[in-house]
Amino acid sequence: MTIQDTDLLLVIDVQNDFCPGGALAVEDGDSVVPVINELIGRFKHVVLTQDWHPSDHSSFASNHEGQSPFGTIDMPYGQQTLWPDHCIQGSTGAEFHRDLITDPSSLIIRKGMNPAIDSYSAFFENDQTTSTGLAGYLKDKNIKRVVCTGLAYDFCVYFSAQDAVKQQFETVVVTDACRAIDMDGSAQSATDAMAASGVSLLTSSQL
Ligand code: VGL
Ligand code: ZN
Repeated sequence: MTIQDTDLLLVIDVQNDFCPGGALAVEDGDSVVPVINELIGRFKHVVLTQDWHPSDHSSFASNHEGQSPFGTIDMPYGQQTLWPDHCIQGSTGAEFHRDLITDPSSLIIRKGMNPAIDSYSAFFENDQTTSTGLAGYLKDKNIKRVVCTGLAYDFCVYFSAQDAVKQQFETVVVTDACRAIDMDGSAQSATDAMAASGVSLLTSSQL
């Protein structure tokens, strides 16, 4: 594909807690940073997201008696995976990776702030109803295509890409600019679901 002025580079959750040494470390997570930095220099529009939880967030296993990280619970909006405490507002773990180039971004979407609802997607919380406002912002900017990168491939990148399709954006995921948590085959399921919904899976060398 050729990068155009109507393309958005969406950089999802490249935060310390998802990098090696972090609270919810994704294997090799920090290796996406140079790939994303190179892309940031080539896009006119860049938006970053930041997972940004209060400490009483309901996605934290620690807030549920007798539950452990990576288990699941039933929430009013459906099943929810439980996580170690991560990306707590204002913490070092919630900061962007120190090498990520953040200056060219016009907007930082913070998500997961409501203690009662998790938010994987940059567009909608996990109830699939509460909007972050991103779709409206992008439509106002005449964005036609959303190019997704970041962490984690099988959760926040995957949910963001699926919502981008639902919001009528042409949608690309740059596979070498992402890394997966990969629990119970979640990376393969995400790939299959995205391919089925029309997301283009490309490598950065194809951009
Ligand atoms: C994420 C799990 C919990 C992500 C965020 O960024 O993929 N995953 N919170
Ligand atoms: Zn989170």
